[in-house]
Amino acid sequence: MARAKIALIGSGQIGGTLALLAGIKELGDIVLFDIADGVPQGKALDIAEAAPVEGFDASLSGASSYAAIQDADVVIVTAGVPRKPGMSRDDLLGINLQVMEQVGAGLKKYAPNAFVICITNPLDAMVWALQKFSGLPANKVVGMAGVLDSARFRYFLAEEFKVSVEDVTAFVLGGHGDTMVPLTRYSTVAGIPLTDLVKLGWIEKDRLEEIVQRTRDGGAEVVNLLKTGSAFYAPAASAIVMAESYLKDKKRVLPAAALLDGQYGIKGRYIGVPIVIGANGVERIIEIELNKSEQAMLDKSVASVEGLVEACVKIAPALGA
Ligand code: A3D
Repeated sequence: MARAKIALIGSGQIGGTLALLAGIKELGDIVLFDIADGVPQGKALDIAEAAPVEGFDASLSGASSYAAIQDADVVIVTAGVPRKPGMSRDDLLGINLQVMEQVGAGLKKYAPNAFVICITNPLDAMVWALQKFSGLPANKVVGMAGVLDSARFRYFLAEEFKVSVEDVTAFVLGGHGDTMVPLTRYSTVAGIPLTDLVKLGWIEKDRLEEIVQRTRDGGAEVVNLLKTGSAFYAPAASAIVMAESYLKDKKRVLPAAALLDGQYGIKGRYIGVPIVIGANGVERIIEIELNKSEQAMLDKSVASVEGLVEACVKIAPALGA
């Protein structure tokens, strides 16, 4: 059987890491694309030269023309600019929206059947614009944010409780970052909800709140340390899990930005919710009942995404149609 084809639009920090992980996991042949001539070619060659050492078989190539992504099965989009210290994700909107228009046109022409994972920030607005620009069906275009946000939450909790990261599950909803909604009653250690662990005396409520806040600020914490860009290892690992679930029809239940059609009272917007990813792309959007404070947090998150979408429509009125 022919190998799957994975196209990476953007070959920067995340793009390069995606290529390495996709290679090591033997998910398929990999095409790196970027406007910076030489970068995708150089990274492809470098990773191909790691293949004999790591023992994986994959063809890797770099390109500066969209024709190279022809008939890709999975496309992961990181093209654009990342944050620098002091910048919010929203500061990236104007530049990255133009990039999404170009990427959307490339997808429409060369990879209309692909499963597309957008990572470019501000995530919830960019994935919405990318789906519109590309015209691809909504079940084939998703945004990566929730897997990363919940991974950060899981890591901090595992450190706090001195337990394996594998035994901590986390449930997050909403937009990426500052307004994400971590649901503590659905986040667990080996199935025991965090709210019960508070009652059992594992952790004080205030300490748990601090960890939730650190999770919300998780991206900025890395940006402030790196100074020259934003996180890339964990974001890449998070998108790879989503790609793998699609390619292997694993039907993983993962938090991701999906186009909602009335779920959680939201229509026509991409918001982070738990979804099932299988061979048909987004196979299910999982809706749970929220209590008052959870609903209030989600409403705030949705309002901030709405503001970004409106800003996109101002710049590119065709998106509003
Ligand atoms: P970076 O290392 O700068 O890579 C971006 C690449 O995009 C560069 O190589 C650019 O040359 C390339 N590029 C710019 N414009 C175009 C274009 N028009 N067409 C094709 N390629 C282009 O950034 P990065 O890899 O660190 O981050 C990429 C994006 O991911 C940024 O927008 C980040 O803000 C975002 N990001 C999102 C998350 C989420 O959880 C959603 C996490 C971390 C980063």
